[in-house]
Amino acid sequence: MGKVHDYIMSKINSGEKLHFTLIDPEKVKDVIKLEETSEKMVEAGTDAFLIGGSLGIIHEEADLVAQVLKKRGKPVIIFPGNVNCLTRYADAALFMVLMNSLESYYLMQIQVIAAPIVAKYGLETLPTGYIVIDQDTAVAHIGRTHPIPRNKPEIVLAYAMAAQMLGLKYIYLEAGSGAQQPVPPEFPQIVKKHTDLVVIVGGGIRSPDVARKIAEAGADIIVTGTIVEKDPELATKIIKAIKEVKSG
Ligand code: 1GP
Repeated sequence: MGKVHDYIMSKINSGEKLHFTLIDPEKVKDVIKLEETSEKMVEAGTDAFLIGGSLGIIHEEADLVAQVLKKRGKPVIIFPGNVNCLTRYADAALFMVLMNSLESYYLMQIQVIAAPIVAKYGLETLPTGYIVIDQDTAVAHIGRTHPIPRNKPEIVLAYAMAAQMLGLKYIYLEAGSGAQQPVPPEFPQIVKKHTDLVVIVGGGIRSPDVARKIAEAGADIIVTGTIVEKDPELATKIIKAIKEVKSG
């Protein structure tokens, strides 16, 4: 596929668990602070930066944040809430379908709108099935998602199987930024066991213990956003815990 995908796969194939640092450009008010925090995450071992958010991001903010993060020497990947998050200064974009949305906009229209822009910017695309678990989060509201029962991992697996059959390479199991509870470990576990997809898990991960459990259950990549913003020291401990887990 492309350089960023190869970088991710070479780490996963060598048994490493990955951590991605999510930065919401709308919440960045101080570039110096972003430089310091992002450097701290790189020193702790984060593998890439995601840029995205559900509301209020303007194009210039996405450009600026991508340019600052590029200096850290790790891949910068757009995690788009919408086309306003696209920036030519990133390396790649999660090219996503919000699989459990009830809106045709998120199922296929946004991809059609985005595709020519992504091509113009020359961004690598990482084809991703995106599933939002909980309801009381911004992403669930904006994406108008159909909730997934927490006690039904087999439903998540059915989505993941469909993603694989459609040719997608990544599945992102999302509790939602700032979610009360993270995704149950049974979700990455069942998906990892029965598919070849790269499993990304994020939302509501605020402790090293929780991150370790989700990585041990089968997540290949763990995303943290809120904790990086609120308590960068704790975020470094989460990264350390993830890096202590080796797969297979
Ligand atoms: C949200 O999965 C990410 O899309 C990260 O969530 O902000 O809760 O870490 P948090």
